[in-house]
Amino acid sequence: MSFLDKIGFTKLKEGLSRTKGGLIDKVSRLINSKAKIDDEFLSELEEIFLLSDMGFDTSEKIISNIKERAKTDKYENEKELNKLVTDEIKKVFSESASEFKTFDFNITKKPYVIMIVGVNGVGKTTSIGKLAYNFKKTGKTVLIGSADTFRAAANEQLEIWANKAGVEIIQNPHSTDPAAVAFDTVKAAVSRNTDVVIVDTAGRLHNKLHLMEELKKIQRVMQKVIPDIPNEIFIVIDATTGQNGLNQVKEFSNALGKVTGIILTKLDGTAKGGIVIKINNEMKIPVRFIGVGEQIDDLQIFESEEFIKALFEK
Ligand SMILES: Nc1nc2c(ncn2[C@@H]2O[C@H](COP(=O)(O)OP(=O)(O)OP(=O)(O)O)[C@@H](O)[C@H]2O)c(=O)[nH]1
Ligand SMILES: [Mg+2]
Repeated sequence: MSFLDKIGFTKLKEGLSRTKGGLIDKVSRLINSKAKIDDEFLSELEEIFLLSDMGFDTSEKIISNIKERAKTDKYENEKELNKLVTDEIKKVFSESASEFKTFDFNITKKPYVIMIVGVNGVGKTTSIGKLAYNFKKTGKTVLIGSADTFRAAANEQLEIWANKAGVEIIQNPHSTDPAAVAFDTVKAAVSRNTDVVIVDTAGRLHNKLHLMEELKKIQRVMQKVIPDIPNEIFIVIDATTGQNGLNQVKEFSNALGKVTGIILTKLDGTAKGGIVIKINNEMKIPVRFIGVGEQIDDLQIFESEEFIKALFEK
């Protein structure tokens, strides 16, 4: 593991400290005190899972797999029991593991256009700053489009993040048409031969229908420059909002036709990390990135192995 990876891993562990203190410590304590898989153990485990926002279906699936395994697999001690339980949690993940393994991904056609959507306050703008920073670090050129024309201070906030990341931004403080700004951004990216475009959007409009119509229009208008963009639509979900996050994923993907990935933010602010496990199991859309803090380097590529390791490593 490289030096930078190590820092990343330490940050991940720090960011997940709340979930470790909640979900994971409870599981460890249960394993400590019971050391045996029986009905009581399973029902207590289920309670811990449900309290962590893992949701009923996902929780049931893991519990029943553990039950099955306990029939055939021996576990001699606490450590082995712990391994059995974490193995089963891991399995739920691997089914929809992310393919976005590095910020240094291969771009076949420039610009690679990423549209960021999500309800208000979930961390869209912040995540864009973090993404831009990470892409830039791998040597890519990045252009950010400021297509949240709804909120007055949105431009300024995005500009601060662009400066922090050291990338350029296309904005039009006088425009009230987000689609026009998105159009200008893609145009500029084509003429500058930019690698990655990231488009910020509003989280709140007068009503939800209006927001969805606006997002669709942004898509349509950008396609006048390049027909098959955006290459990615990432939806940002706040991990502290629990079950509601899943409804948001459903609503946005229904309205937009495609959502290609999830950015799960504020994992540092919740002890209920079970939402990651639930989203991975129940949505067919992969969690691509996780936000574990408010700083520019607090965005991590989501990798189930690393994630479980960070959660369970003492
Ligand atoms: N602790 C923590 N805070 C975060 C994270 N991501 C974003 N935030 C905070 O969440 C708040 C809202 O973030 P924004 O990026 O403005 O959210 P937004 O989705 O762009 O909001 P609107 O533009 O109003 O829709 C800010 O105070 C961020 O610092 C994270 O991973 N961890
Ligand atoms: Mg914003």
